[in-house]
Amino acid sequence: MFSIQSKWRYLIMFLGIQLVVMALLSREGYQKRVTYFIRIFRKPDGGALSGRNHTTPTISGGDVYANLSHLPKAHGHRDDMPYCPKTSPLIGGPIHVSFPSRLSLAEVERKNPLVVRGGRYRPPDCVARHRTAIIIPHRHREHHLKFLLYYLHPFLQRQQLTYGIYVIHQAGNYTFNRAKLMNAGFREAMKEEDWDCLFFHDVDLIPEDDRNTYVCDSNPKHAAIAMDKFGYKLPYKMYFGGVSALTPLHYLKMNGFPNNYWGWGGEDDDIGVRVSLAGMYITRPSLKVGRYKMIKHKLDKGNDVNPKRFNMLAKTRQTWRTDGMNTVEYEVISREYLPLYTNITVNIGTEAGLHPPPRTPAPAPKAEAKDVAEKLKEK
Ligand code: UD2
Ligand code: MN
Repeated sequence: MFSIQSKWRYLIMFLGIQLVVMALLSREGYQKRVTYFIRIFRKPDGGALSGRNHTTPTISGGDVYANLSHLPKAHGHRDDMPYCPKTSPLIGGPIHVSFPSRLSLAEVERKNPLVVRGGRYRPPDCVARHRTAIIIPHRHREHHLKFLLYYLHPFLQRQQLTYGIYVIHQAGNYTFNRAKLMNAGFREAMKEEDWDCLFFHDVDLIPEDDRNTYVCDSNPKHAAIAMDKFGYKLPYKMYFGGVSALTPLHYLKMNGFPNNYWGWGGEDDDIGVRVSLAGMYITRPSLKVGRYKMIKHKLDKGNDVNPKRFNMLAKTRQTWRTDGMNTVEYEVISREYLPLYTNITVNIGTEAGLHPPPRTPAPAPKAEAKDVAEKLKEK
């Protein structure tokens, strides 16, 4: 028969062994699993952000939707609402990003009840200190867009921003032009609202930490500095691709983005050079915070590598004032206020202009012409 004392001894020995195993696992880099076990023993309302208040639950496991379901369902009265705090209490740090195959847009809508037509949002219980527009250049990437919307909406809500999401869709099948789409997006978004910051955002980049705030700095900001595809490091010092943030003033000061980079590559470096030519510099969040996952993909049809990109880049100093926001030409084909975003479809034309003359059809092969003539004779 065990005495009570020896039962305790066994229990303490058991816990001691557990602790040693966990310490070893943690040293070997299995921190995630160790945290998981520790969480089992923790009370459900414990945790860094929760305090004792039951209305603010723990943001645990990096779920980007944690905490948001506790926001009030209706908007308060504007007049008596306070400003949102300088640092949002809803921010939770690292976000777990995965790509479940069965996710649907209807599910994203269901999870974002406070987002209104056109993909707009404002905090329900305080007046936002910042108003940010997200501009996404797009064509044939609906699958990526769905995941971006799933993560971006709650990410921005956790930052207590007033925001709107714009998808700028290139019409037709002509070679893709990312930078020109951004110019069109800038003008169209600013026509609608007085945004104080614009985030130019690749459709396939998912932010992994909500301390990477979608707010502008005093100089143009490059937000996507640590991507999984580059081993979570900046690939080179002047890199400005992926996700960047500019105020309308920054944007106009550098004459926007170039209009003449058709196809893949070069335009991001041109934009980076424009920043310094316009007398500004690039700011960045820390490597710990500016983290992104890129959804894996191949080079798209209609976006071949641009062979002229190096020659063009060598001339940015001469071209930036004469090509950009002051020369952009495009036509809006449609504007749709969808539940999760505003879709603006634009004709941006080709190198030969907005309405290039139709290409003259190749002459029919001789044999074919002869056949037709003979058939006509038979008739
Ligand atoms: C890199 C840069 C990107 C850009 C590009 C060169 C990263 C993470 N991003 O992206 O910012 O400078 O090189 O042009 O390094 N897109 C469509 N449909 C298409 C083609 C492109 O929607 O058919 C959009 C979409 O938003 C995409 C973006 O353009 O994310 C950039 O194109 P990409 O993803 O093919 O190029 P990638 O990943 O090499
Ligand atoms: Mn990409």
